[in-house]
Amino acid sequence: MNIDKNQIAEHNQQLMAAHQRRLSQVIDYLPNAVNIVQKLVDFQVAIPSWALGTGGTRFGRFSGGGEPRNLEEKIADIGILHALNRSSGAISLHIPWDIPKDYAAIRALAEEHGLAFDAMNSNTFQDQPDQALSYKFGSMQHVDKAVRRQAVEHNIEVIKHGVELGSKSLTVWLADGSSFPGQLNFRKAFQNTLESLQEVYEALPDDWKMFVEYKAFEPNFYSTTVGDWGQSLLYASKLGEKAYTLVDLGHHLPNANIEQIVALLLMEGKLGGFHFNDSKYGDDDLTTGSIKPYQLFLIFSELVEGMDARGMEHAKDLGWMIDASHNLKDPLEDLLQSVEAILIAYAQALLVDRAALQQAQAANDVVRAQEVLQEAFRTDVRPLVAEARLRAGAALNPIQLFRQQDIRGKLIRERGTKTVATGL
Ligand code: LRH
Ligand code: MN
Ligand code: MN
Repeated sequence: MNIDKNQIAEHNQQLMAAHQRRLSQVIDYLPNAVNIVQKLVDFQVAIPSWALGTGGTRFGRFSGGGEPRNLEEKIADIGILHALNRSSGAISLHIPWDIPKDYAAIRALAEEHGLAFDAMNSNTFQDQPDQALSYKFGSMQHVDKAVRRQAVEHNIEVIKHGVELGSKSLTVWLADGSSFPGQLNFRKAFQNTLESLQEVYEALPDDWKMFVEYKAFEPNFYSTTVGDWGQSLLYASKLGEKAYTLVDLGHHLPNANIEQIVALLLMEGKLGGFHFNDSKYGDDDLTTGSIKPYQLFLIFSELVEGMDARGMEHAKDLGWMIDASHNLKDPLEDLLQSVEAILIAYAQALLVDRAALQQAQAANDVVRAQEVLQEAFRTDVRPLVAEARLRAGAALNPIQLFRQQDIRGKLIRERGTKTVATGL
């Protein structure tokens, strides 16, 4: 199932007149628009292999059909996304859900679709059928050294897969923690985890980064051994310069000020990357920007300011990934919406009048500071995002084209209605 250039060109032709009208209005009052469009063209967001199937909850899973059944089909799905928006040019793999059998063939397939291999993810939060020791009471924190060793070896194996594919980073998320007071000695759990992470870090190639992802709770409900950005930053600092903190937007306690966390991690040179999603309650993994688009904008506002201050390249120097999947929408449509929301927030953040904001801050002019931020947030930048797609050879309206071409229907006919992607 491929989208060809003619289908995109025809679709764009149909929408062109309306697009040009909307674009010229925006360009009229945004002198910087051309600059912003190029930045949007350059910005790529990695798609997680595990978001291509219906996510489900622990109460049930309602498949829409035509889901990818293996790594090849996952790559094909991301190829569809990338053809539609030209902003999804990377895949993030989760091992062992995505074990590549033939590296050369997988690399060639990804290349055919214009996809790079983003961060590799390890998994010590589930027991696998062929596994000697159980992770029921944790992996890297475990009281038994043999379990810790097994978790370390798994991570080293994940790095090896990544090296073969051309990935440059490893994301470690640990479910380790406890559900009842007294179950764990916090300091020992931390020290065991640090020691295990150090062993993995030793095996990291020189040009790789290690992302330590934190999460407040779930599956453990009393303590989590990498529970917040402070703990992640402690591990990352002790590990060394190749280790960074990864911020998953859904992994905070309610009302946490994520934009402030981002600003400080950036200031310390320890922000590694993102898992974008949205949430109302916890790690809901909803479509990015679907619940709190202002928060997403504020995060990007800190990113743009902080990255510029450190001379970092927006598109290259952090890991941009989505980590959203759920029960209701077509996963491909959902991912198109997430990528669009990320680009909108990024474009709005690029619009913030930094000099005016600094002046307002220096004068304690709270009203003016809010005006400056909201002026950018309330600007409709969608024509700029669409223009970036047009220039990159993508569709002006990816979801509309996805539906017009009945891509889901074609995938169902190709793969069947009862497909289960390997993963969660
Ligand atoms: C944990 C998490 C982590 C995992 C993914 C499947 O909640 O965010 O990134 O690897 O979900
Ligand atoms: Mn995540
Ligand atoms: Mn999560």
